[in-house]
Amino acid sequence: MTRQADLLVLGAGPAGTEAALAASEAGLDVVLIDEQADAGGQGWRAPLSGLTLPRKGPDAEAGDALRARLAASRVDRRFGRRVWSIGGAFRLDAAGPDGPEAYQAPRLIAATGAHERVVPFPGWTLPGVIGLAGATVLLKAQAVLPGRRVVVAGSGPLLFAVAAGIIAKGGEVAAIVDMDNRLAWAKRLPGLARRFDLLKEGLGWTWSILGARVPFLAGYGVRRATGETELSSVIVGPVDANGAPADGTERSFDCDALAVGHGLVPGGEVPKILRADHFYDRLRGGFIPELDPFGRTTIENLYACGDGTGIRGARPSAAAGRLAGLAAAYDAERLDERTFDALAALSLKALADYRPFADTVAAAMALRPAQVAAITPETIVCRCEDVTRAEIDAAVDAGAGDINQMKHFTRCGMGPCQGRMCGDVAAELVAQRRGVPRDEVGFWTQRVPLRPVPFDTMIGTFDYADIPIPPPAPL
Ligand SMILES: Cc1cc2nc3c(=O)[nH]c(=O)nc-3n(C[C@H](O)[C@@H](O)[C@H](O)COP(=O)(O)OP(=O)(O)OC[C@H]3O[C@@H](n4cnc5c(N)ncnc54)[C@H](O)[C@@H]3O)c2cc1C
Repeated sequence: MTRQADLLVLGAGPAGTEAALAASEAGLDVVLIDEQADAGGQGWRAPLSGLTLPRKGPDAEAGDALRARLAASRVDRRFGRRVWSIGGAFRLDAAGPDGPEAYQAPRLIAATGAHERVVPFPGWTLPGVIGLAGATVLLKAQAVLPGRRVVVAGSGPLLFAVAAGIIAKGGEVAAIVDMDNRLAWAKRLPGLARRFDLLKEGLGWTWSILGARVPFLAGYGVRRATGETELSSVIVGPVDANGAPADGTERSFDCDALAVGHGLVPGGEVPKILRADHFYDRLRGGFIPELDPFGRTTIENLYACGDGTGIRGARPSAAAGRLAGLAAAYDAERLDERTFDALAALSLKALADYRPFADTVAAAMALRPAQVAAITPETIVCRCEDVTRAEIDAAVDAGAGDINQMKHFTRCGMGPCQGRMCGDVAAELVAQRRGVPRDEVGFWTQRVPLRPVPFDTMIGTFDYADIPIPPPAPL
């Protein structure tokens, strides 16, 4: 049976949950759907059920407060549901705990968050190499260390969050390898200081890292990861301000895990699949939907908010979510103009207040073209389909002008992750090889299933006895 509602919200991170709460408070019948077991999304993730974590930080507290407000609301919460198909006007199909489920509403808010970017290097497919953002999931949801001795490498603030998280849980950080040099961070201080509450959190991480006397290599990047069947060491070397390898001495660290990440990419599959207009924004992490200030896309009654519409972080995502929820309620004539304006003004101000901080953090996470240009020909770029950089270059040389043609030539992006891991870097490689702006090579044409699901979820279960066999034709 299809659950009908006034509004569907996909994604129960800070953005989607605030959107659902705002719309529900205005009187809409709202269904909030997420594949996780509880609300909070990536940044404010709830620990696994039954797990009590010894220490709480600002993210855990913000998540607990959000979950308490949600529990006290009238929002229909559908967790543990993996949405794999989206249709116009608006139908969602999900794989639920008891099998296939369908939802339908005249309005849809997409709040599907981000996924992480790892710019490939030799050895990044070895067991033991894990994404930086993925490491936060292990630490936050399961209180599990990524390894016994971990190198933490890449760019952006997640580096320090992960290193501090490992130390807090009694793990060993072999080294922190930051592509940015100290000058780059010094230049960012004015932007970060605009939100002293968030800067304080960052300073707390730095304090614990200093206390643990972790070697800190600023202006360094990973050259390669080595090991026979699993990771055994990481070799790092200097990089220039643009992320390209620079002259200087390499260093090697023995370890059993490498947590590495180079920022986040907006996960905008819903507006893409529904053919909303998009544009490329390097600062915000990639192709993002065109939105009005309240999260309305170019498709009527489709709204989008949060990191899926450009990387900003959890708190700005929450404010953007509230705006989208209010806009959906206003468009459904559940709020009058005065009330809408008054409520929206608060969230618009919050978004504006966060902007300098969010822009500074997003810049630290943005893709560095020189780092991509330095990927060696034999390095695997698409790890689902084992496609190397040399194969991508060869496809472009053979006439693949955009990312979808390159996909057809090479199978890059056709694996279970559907190009979520490799897409941003692969598109950059195509643009660089052609010598054209990034916009010109486009983005993957989004297709269902959005997530890997069992075949019988899509077609339903049946027996041979259920197959109608027509009577034989008369002889
Ligand atoms: C792996 C990862 C870890 C991160 N860790 C941190 C961190 O520790 N601290 C921090 O400040 N920021 C972290 N971030 C950044 C994060 O994106 C935050 O900025 C913030 O959580 C964004 O809020 P959001 O509501 O936009 O999206 P999210 O919090 O990402 O929420 C999106 C939600 O949509 C759900 N979803 C998406 N697609 C589907 C689907 N097809 N079916 C069902 N559900 C779906 C997801 O399960 C998720 O709960 C992380 C990002 C990633 C990708």
